[in-house]
Amino acid sequence: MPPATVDLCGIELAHPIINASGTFDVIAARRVFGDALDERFPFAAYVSKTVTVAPREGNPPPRLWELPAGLLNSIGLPNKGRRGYLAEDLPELAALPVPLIVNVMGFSRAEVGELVTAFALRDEVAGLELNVSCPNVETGMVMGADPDEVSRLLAAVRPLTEKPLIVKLTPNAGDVAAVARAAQDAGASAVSLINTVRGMALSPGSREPWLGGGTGGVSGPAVRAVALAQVYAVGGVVSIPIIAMGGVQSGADALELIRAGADVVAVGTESFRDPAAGTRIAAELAALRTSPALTRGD
Ligand code: RRO
Repeated sequence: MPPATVDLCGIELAHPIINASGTFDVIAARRVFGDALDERFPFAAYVSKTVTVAPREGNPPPRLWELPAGLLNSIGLPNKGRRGYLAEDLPELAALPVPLIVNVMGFSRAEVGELVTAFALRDEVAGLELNVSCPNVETGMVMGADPDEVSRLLAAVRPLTEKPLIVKLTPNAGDVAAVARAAQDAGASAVSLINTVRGMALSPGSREPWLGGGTGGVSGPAVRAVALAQVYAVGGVVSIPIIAMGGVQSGADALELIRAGADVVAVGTESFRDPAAGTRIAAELAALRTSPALTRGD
């Protein structure tokens, strides 16, 4: 029998299904579903969309392009910035019935440090997820694409908090397992993967990029095999918990990522189609894991 609860680096989860950052807007969902959202919250923890130090407008539209088996996005981090988030969003998110993990991104190590310090002081925040998919303006390198960049980032921010620090790995790295290992060695509490895979769409009949941001990130079933390969590779080299995501649409998809090495599974693009997908996938996973015929080898 699988355990009733999951220990995610000290954060207790009622089941192993959480949301992928940026794919479930709790504040908008509460406007639509009211109290029913809290009564039947679809995830065992809530991961916020990415917060940056300064407010951002995000990328010019169009920001989305539908693919045959997924979604291409170039949202560009629209958010209220640290101060706006703390004042306006955090009180509402703190009232959720599940632990809150805040996803942060900085354009330098100092900026990430500023964000970690700000959230380290807040009891409402169970843990932080570091989105390392953006370029470090000091080096020009995508922080999460290079093991040394990730080591230096963790060396700078690990001492700033005792809260769990989850490193959200980018799949657009030469050797994601080496990056994960560097994160673990420098004090990461967990890793999460995959973020979206770089992709592009052209405006129909032209050579112009469709997305206002030029290129974007591919998510959904189109990337599930990529996620599986990367989770499998990372699972072979780290002992810290792994949060896996990438095209999960069912309990069977979640179970496959757990077999590949994941401890927790996040649902992203599927929640756009069905806001209650997290509840359904958690129930399907539990049924699969308690069925004696199907659990051999798990
Ligand atoms: O905001 C975005 O366009 C975005 C981010 Br920060 C990310 O980490 N992954 C993604 O697919 N889009």
